[in-house]
Amino acid sequence: MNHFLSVKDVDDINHLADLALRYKANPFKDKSLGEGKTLGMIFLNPSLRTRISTQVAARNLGMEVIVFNIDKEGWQLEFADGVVMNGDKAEHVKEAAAVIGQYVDILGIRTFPGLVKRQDDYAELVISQFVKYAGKPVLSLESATVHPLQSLADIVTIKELLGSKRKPKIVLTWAPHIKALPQAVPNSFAEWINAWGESEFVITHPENYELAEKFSKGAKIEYNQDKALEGADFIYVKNWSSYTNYGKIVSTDPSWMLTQKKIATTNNGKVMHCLPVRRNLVIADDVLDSSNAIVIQQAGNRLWSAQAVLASLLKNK
Ligand code: AN0
Ligand code: CP
Repeated sequence: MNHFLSVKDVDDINHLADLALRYKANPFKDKSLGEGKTLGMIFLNPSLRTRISTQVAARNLGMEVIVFNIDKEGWQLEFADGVVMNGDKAEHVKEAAAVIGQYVDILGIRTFPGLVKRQDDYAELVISQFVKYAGKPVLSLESATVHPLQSLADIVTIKELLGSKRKPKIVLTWAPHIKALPQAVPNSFAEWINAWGESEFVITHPENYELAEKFSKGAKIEYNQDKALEGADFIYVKNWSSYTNYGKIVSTDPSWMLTQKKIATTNNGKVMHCLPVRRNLVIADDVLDSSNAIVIQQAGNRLWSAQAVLASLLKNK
């Protein structure tokens, strides 16, 4: 593996997920693999899980880790080409990425979309320039349009719980929120589940919350949430802002919040969310505090997923 930017960098999803589960069973089995190597992690946005799980994963492989909150502690970066830098941006990504690339062996980046210019966000203008100028393997810690480390952990969790059941029904459902959030998590989940191909996959959301077809193609789109949830084995809840009316909140309908009542028609569905989750806005307490919720186990698997990805980058295969 040269970079980890999306599912396209993965040859075999099951193989990578199985490696993650092997690390879960035996965290230090490759404790010298990353000896003498440094992981740099650059954050342009907040993070709890990604930050800590990836650091621990790197250390389990013997790596050193540097975390740089570049949004708060670095010079403000310019990403546009050919501009006169006479505003508040002191450094261009061309220099910043090339410099950091000399200090580390693998470079992780978290960068949220601006949610203003769809074309720029969907061209991945920020992370693609780090790839271009750093000259080292780049690890996405969530970019403008995808969150592959999250999606791998999601599949690891589903596989872990699946038992002997084949072809589970997986439902990705939109839920309300007060802020305009990225489409990265649902895009990526859809892309990975479609690429995995081992489920009956349904996406449900109000009108005008259609995801880009590039990610959703292969899933059944159902606008009636109750209908979508019938018989579901896994319910993946997430808010996202509109892709078609880009970056806008076009519904706040509270009836889309996941409640215990809605789980009644599912196949005792397991409830997933990438976290952080706003209780009683996105998912009700009666769900999050029930045994249907597997969000803590899911977040735990972020560690083993990151370890599997880092190991693959270190081995470059
Ligand atoms: C972010 C998002 O929706 O992409 C990060 C999730 C991992 N969530 C929020 O901003 C609340
Ligand atoms: N799920 C996730 O990526 O969480 P953080 O934003 O806290 O890293």
